[in-house]
Amino acid sequence: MGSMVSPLKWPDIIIRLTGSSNRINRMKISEEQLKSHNKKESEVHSRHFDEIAGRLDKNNLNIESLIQQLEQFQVTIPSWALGAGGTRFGRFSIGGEPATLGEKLDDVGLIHAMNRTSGAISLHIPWDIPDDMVAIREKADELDITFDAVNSNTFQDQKDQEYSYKYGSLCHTDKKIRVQAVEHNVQVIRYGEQLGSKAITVWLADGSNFPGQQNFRKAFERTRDSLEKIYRELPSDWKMLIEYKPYEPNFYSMVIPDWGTSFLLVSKLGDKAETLVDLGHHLPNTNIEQIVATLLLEHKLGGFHFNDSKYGDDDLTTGSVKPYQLFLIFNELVENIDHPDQPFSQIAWMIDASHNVKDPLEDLLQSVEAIQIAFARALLVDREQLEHARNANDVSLAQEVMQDAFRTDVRPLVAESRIRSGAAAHPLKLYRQLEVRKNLIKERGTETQATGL
Ligand code: PSV
Ligand code: MN
Repeated sequence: MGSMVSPLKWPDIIIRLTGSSNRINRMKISEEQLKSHNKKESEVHSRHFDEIAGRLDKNNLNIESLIQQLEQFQVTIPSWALGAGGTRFGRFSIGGEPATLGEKLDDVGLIHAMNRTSGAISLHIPWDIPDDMVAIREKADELDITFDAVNSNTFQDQKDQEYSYKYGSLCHTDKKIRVQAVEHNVQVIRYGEQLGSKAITVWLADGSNFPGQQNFRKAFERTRDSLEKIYRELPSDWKMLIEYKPYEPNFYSMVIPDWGTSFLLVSKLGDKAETLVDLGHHLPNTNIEQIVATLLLEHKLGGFHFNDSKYGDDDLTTGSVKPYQLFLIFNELVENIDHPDQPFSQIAWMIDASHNVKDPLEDLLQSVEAIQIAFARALLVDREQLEHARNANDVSLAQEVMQDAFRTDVRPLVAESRIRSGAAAHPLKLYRQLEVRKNLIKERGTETQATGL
């Protein structure tokens, strides 16, 4: 049933190529607006913050260092999730959606201005090919945005493409098609280099729909060979992140269905290759935090695509369905936070979502906050006591330690970190107060459609 609820990730998208990204009335959030919002919130915020700070202080927790860690933490916004997604049953326009890469940057700029935690964008090529590289870089600088991993796309056929990916790309039985797919990935790296990216994410839709259709071993070998060719083209300071997915769009088998297969490939490829964990790319009830722990142990955790799901790759708001799972994932990450061989700061923290009924910008603000909350809660875990409980096989105590952190309302800490970084105490509240969507609709119109999910 997964396919019935999974969002259609690449609907028949009409790319609106026209439209200036530098319109005169471009929606912007000023410092004055942020200051006045924070002033209005300050009394209630201070009360909540002092209460939690006082309580944590009694537990000898270093609140200053916790807030600093939150301030430094950044979560990348996917360029393909700034408009309404849709399912194969239809799509409902939100209005005011970005039509160009410039407008997508503007939207990330709005999010970042409100939370100061989303200072990077992840681009999907060819959806986001910059027509004017210099102008795009300048705009990104102006908005204080950097370019995180670039994504290749060999799951769709493009208009002027010579060969079809209907039966696969890097795994294809036909060498010509594999060469074309490799060349596309190399081109994506070249675009990324010009933008200042440091990683390419490869997600393959390759697989089969029916038993017998594909020779598993040969498909794997062909994929590995193609990936090796791409890997050889990586600049020395780049990473290749390999994403896995159990099903969809192929429903019988995927060439890289799980973390084990991704891990096998990245291990064969070399030090610059790492696994990317998309939270929605697991069969129901998979223990994702354990996968994260194992990848960390092997120094092969390259990054995340955060989202949430009930059944399949639902791409819902992060933390909306399984917040405890998100916390448990961060618990593993925090436990490893000072590991020199797998620096926390080198992990790519990215969102991958699709919005069917919600304003994408509101959804992304909520996702980022949920991730910050999970991180803050994981920082609260009393590690010494947890280790003691584990070693003593005190099962109840171990559970208590974890749940004590999870049940703490850390929102004032997250808000404090935002205020200190010049962001809004309550980004979503400010977004609504300023009627951002209404303004974007005025600017860009109601019948809009962005590239992507
Ligand atoms: C595939 O489901 C995926 O998670 C990959 O990351 C793609 O790049 C992205 O969604 C957009 O289609
Ligand atoms: Mn993904």
